[in-house]
Amino acid sequence: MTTAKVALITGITGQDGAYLAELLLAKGYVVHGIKRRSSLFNTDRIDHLYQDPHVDDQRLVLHYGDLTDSTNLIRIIQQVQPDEIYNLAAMSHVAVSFETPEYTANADGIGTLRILEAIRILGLEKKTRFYQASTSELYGLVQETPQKESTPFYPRSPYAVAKMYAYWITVNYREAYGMYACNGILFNHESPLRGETFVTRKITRAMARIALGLQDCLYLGNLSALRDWGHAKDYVEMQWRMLQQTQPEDFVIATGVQYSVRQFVERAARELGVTLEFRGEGGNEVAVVVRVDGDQAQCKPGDVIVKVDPRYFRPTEVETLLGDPSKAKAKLGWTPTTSFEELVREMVQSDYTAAKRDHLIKTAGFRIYDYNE
Ligand code: NDP
Ligand code: GDR
Repeated sequence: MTTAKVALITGITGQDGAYLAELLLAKGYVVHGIKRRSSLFNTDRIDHLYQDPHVDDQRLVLHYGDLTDSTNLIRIIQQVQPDEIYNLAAMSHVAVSFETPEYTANADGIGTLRILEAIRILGLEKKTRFYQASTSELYGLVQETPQKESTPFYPRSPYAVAKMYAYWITVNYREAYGMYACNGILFNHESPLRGETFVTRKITRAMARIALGLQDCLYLGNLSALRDWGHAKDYVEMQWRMLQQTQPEDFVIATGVQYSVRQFVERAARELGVTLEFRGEGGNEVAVVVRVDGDQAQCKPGDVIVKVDPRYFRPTEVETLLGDPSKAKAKLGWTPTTSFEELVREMVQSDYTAAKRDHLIKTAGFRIYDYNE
């Protein structure tokens, strides 16, 4: 009888953590995850995977923890003795990292060191394989297009600088201690589980709510930013594959196709039968409805449904990112399965379903209870 492999996922409550946990459970792994204590439940994305700790053969186990607490990390890793660690936890919002730079460095940079050191302190260098969630943000002010593994880094935010430390400390521990440690340099990946304040989800959620009359206008920052957007489900499969090779290596994962934020907005609106035209420029740019097909959207021609709000501009911006995933194609068998149009459609449909529920509650189901009745 072969015993199941054991994986530990930091950031299991996030977008990628949820998809990765699902993937590993389907592959027969026992999955341990680290979640943070919060005053409200923060396990929505993995509630469908939850297993009662009282059942025999529990295959999903959650531990309280934090990347800023090394004793906690050492204790969890000692207890779990993982074959694979996926370090997905991070303060992952680029704009927020300008507001909380020190915390971001602590969690995203030093947090990675804490895990690597825990592996070493516990003598697990030869047993435990380590995946670091590196990012296309490392390329920042791009030095070469498209970006590949050898493209020089030029980080443009406290988030990216912290992730650059994490990238290099992972490489260093691989070289210094012979650990199986690798970086996945992943370009933007999205899904219906994406956090609501990242631009794609902010757009699909707002378009759905505007279509149903729950919101009037969406405020965005830099509409000209160009990104290489893929589907998170495809990308977590590559995280797993990176840990199944004979030699640890770093890989770029991207689609190789680029769109602007403006194009994402247009595409999302079109999914709801709304054709938009962008007018003006810079901080005054707006999107105006020019045609409405079908009956999904309540807005009408002439409505201004997107405005630029300079408060969403970043002190230093990453204007353009486009990945070259040739190495992953050759060595990991990487082929993205979801097109840009399919990604936008899936996100819009999911948010439209959620907005319809809100709409129903507002119009039919909601009543403030009157104690005098
Ligand atoms: P999310 O923001 O959705 O998830 C981040 C996870 O990290 C959450 O589970 C969060 O917990 C947890 N977390 C945050 N801070 C801490 C901390 N101090 N200690 C422990 N856990 C913490 O990110 P994604 O799933 O989108 O991304 C996963 C990883 O990949 C991140 O490291 C991100 O930087 C990186 N990345 C993401 C890309 C993308 O396009 N999605 C592209 C390239 C890299 P909680 O739920 O409580 O907030
Ligand atoms: P990014 O993702 O910064 O690339 O980091 P985000 O979706 O936040 O921004 C993408 C681009 O859109 C522009 N933008 C806006 N962004 C947000 N969030 N809100 C807005 O209103 C808005 N308007 C325009 C941004 O300026 C930017 O150019 C994501 C994160 O998941 C990181 O953790 C990850 O490392 C990288 O992707 C790859």
